[in-house]
Amino acid sequence: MRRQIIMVALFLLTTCNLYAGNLPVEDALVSVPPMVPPAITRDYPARVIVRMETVEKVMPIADGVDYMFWTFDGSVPGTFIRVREGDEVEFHLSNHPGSKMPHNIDLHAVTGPGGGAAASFTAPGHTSVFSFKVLNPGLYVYHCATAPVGMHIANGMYGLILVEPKEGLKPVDREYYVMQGEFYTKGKYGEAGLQPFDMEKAINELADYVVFNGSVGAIAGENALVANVGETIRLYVGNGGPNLVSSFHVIGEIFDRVNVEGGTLVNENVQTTLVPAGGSTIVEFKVDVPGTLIVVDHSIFRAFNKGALGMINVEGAENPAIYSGKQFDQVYLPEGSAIQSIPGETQKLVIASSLTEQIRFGQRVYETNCQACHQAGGTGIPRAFPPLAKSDYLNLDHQRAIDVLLHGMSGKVVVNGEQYDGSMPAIGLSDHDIADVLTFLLNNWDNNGGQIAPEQVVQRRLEGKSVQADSGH
Ligand code: HEC
Ligand SMILES: [Cu+2]
Repeated sequence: MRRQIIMVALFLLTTCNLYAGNLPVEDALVSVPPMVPPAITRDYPARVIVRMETVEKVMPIADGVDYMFWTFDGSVPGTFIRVREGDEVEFHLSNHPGSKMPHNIDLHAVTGPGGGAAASFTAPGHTSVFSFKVLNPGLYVYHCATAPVGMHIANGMYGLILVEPKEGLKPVDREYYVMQGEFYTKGKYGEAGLQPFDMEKAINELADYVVFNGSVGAIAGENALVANVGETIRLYVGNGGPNLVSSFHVIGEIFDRVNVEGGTLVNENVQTTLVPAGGSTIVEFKVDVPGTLIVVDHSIFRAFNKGALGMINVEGAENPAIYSGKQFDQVYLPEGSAIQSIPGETQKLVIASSLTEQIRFGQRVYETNCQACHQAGGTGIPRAFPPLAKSDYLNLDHQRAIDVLLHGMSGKVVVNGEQYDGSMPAIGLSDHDIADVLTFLLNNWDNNGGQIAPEQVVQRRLEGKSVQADSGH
């Protein structure tokens, strides 16, 4: 009896809460990453209802590597929430009955103790409700703040809430939701299997993975963001951390406008902008020429070795007045002579005289020119850079491989059953370097062996055929 009275009282309390004030009530605009909900068309405040669920689930963090993520709504980052300055938000946080941990939410858009953390503390199989008024416009991080806080964030419990200013935002053609976060695993980067969280690495800030949207390749390759030439793009960028500050950069673009730290201050013509852990930024740019823009944390080893690499594929007509592509390539001989020697050193250019030497020289060429993309051991990066280890593409046709190095390569290609749709630049190696690096590749990492002579490269260079990847395999 007593228990029932308490239940009824609780029920009344929550219902009072639900209809407090006299604002119109509606569901909040929400979306799954990398999408962003449409702009708010209302010009008056409302009481908006957000319903979120915390879910613990195993998902891939990289090809062949799984991780037990703790999430808001099952994705990393969690659902994007879009509300309007002056709105009252009624937040329902449910913790899935299958969860092992209690969770809560601290929204940086909240004015109030803990950003809602204590009010939203929720055991598995329960729901908490709390309300707040969004007083300040801006782009805010939300995250779980249940102890150990660092661990809940490190497992993927973060997302973004946009509080649109009353006057709205300038319309753009496309908006995307990108959030960086780093992961600390027992195994090192790429080590296969289900990888447990490593508390010690997290405390020492030694991240194995630094990724956008929860996994290596989440916004690269076939998951790349898209746009058309002439469009304006706005990226809502967050950084969940838990530890690292992002040097956010898009290779091949300049940010026309940046809402510094996700606030009201606008900076213009920015190359790289900092996104603090637990912070955000809004960047806008117009895309003028076609091609693939590469989204990175310009703390660059994170991009090429830890996964912080995304892509925006821009389609449309070339505009040579803005970007010409390569117009000219000729041998550069500063001394005006054909003798190739390293200045200051008396040694002449050494030419490999045996297969063993070619392999050894080729390894050096590989480490300096190829490893950044194709990785140590030739493993490649899922959905971004194809493997050179045991590569069926490489082994099938050595002449074609020479062409790839001479002229670069772009378009769709299938290597070892995985599709890639990137582009590899022509690197401008000498005939000897090309012969050596290919010989090195063929004789390592389970490839089928073979030897490429510099004369073969000369021959292909004369024939001057470029590689159409589409017809390749
Ligand atoms: C900037 C990144 C980058 C660099 C540097 C780079 N590649 Fe590539 N490479 C790629 C991409 C991307 C592709 C796939 C292109 C496509 O999708 O059409 C590729 C494809 C290839 C392929 C054919 C596919 C396969 O996996 O067998 C070979 C062979 C290759 N690269 C060798 C090399 C070698 C050797 C070097 C160094 C001399 C090198 N690459 C440097 C990005 C790069
Ligand atoms: Cu949590």
